[in-house]
Amino acid sequence: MALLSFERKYRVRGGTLIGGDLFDFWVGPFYVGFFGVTTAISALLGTLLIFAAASQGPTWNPLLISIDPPPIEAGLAAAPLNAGGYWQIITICAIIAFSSWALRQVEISRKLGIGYHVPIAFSFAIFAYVTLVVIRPLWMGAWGHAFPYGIFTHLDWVSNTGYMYVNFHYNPLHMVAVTFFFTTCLALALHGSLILSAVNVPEGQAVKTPEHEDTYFRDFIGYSIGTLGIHRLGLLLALNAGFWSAACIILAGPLYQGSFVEWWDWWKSIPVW
Ligand code: BCL
Ligand code: BCL
Ligand code: BPH
Repeated sequence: MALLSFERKYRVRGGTLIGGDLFDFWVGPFYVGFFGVTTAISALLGTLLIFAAASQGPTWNPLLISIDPPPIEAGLAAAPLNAGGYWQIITICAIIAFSSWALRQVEISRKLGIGYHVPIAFSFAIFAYVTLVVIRPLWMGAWGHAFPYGIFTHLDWVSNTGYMYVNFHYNPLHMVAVTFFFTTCLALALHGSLILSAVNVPEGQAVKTPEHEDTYFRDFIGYSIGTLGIHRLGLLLALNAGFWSAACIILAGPLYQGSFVEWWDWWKSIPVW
């Protein structure tokens, strides 16, 4: 694929974390690098193993295929392939694929001399996944506490796990996480619409400036967070959504068992009310 005129300037050698010049090249638009190779291998292997595991199961219906973790009785042992072993190897492949993806982002950032904000942000998503399938199961003593890899069955897991704590909505950290998800969506709705309102003007009209954007919000609610600020806020909100999700599922199980409705008893018995 032909390089765009400006790409020649940015497609430079170096910045790799590992492998030196070995994988320091592009395939079409894609930067490869050592971690591009490890992503490709682990993603392909994990996906093939999903097909291998599915071939042992009762259905090829994509909605119904499920690759389950070992039963809870099997504890933390390595399981036979058809009794959770596939799930364990797929999980290893997935963790390698996700981490390699993040490290490839790091190498690209280094080549461009930009910050590591994107890989840091992605690492919060990886952290949430690892919390669900490694940290919490280890803490609770069995791989069987992790979620199964199936479109419907992973929803069953969420629902069943939720009801084990009677009403998961009463999990205080789940409340924090949900609130951050909603606020993230609010912020992006405002940001996206504001930018379009200034930039996506009718033909023949001049594009408006950030001053217009700031003035809109000053006129409207007395304050504009500013052009740089909104991106800081957005990132902060989204990362908190991921972080408090991970925290809420560590609270449920490793740190607290039983009903989250009852968890609030201490609050109801404060003598002020
Ligand atoms: Mg889930 C829904 C994937 C963890 C609760 N979940 C979805 C679907 C999709 C999915 C099948 C839409 C997600 C989406 O648009 O996200 N979930 C998925 C993955 C993980 C995961 C890959 C993971 O951790 C590796 N889900 C969990 C954990 C729960 C959970 C256990 C808390 C986060 N998930 C729910 C609930 C719902 C989903 C509740 C739904 O209602 C929804 C659904 O409809 O389920 C049927 C945003 C991301 C994007 C838009 C980017 C594109 C992502 C694409 C769509 C992912 C495709 C996954 C593919 C089918 C998996 C196989 C990979 C191949 C082998 C390579
Ligand atoms: Mg709840 C969790 C919202 C009702 C039980 N719940 C969550 C959180 C989120 C939420 C705060 C999930 C986000 C997350 O972890 O992302 N719940 C939520 C809301 C309601 C709700 C808004 C609502 O009613 C309005 N929950 C309920 C009811 C309970 C309940 C009351 C069920 C009866 N809820 C639970 C349980 C859990 C949650 C149990 C959780 O475990 C979950 C949580 O906190 O998990 C940490 C994090 C993101 C990820 C894990 C995805 C990671 C993606 C990885 C890194 C990349 C995948 C790549 C993919 C394979 C690539 C595909 C291929 C490409 C497309 C090519
Ligand atoms: O490249 C990206 O985006 C374009 C990265 C990414 C990100 C990033 C990226 O930079 C960031 C900053 C985030 N996600 C952030 C967040 C949120 C806040 C922290 C959080 C809400 C979130 N991501 C959530 C999710 C979800 C949810 C909610 O379910 C999904 C599905 C994703 N993010 C998905 C993705 C990908 C589109 C992309 C990304 N987030 C990462 C792509 C990647 O890692 O590619 C390498 C791996 C493969 C190509 C395939 C690996 C296959 C495995 C070996 C086998 C499959 C195993 C799997 C466990 C099976 C699951 C079955 C399901 C049915 C349950």
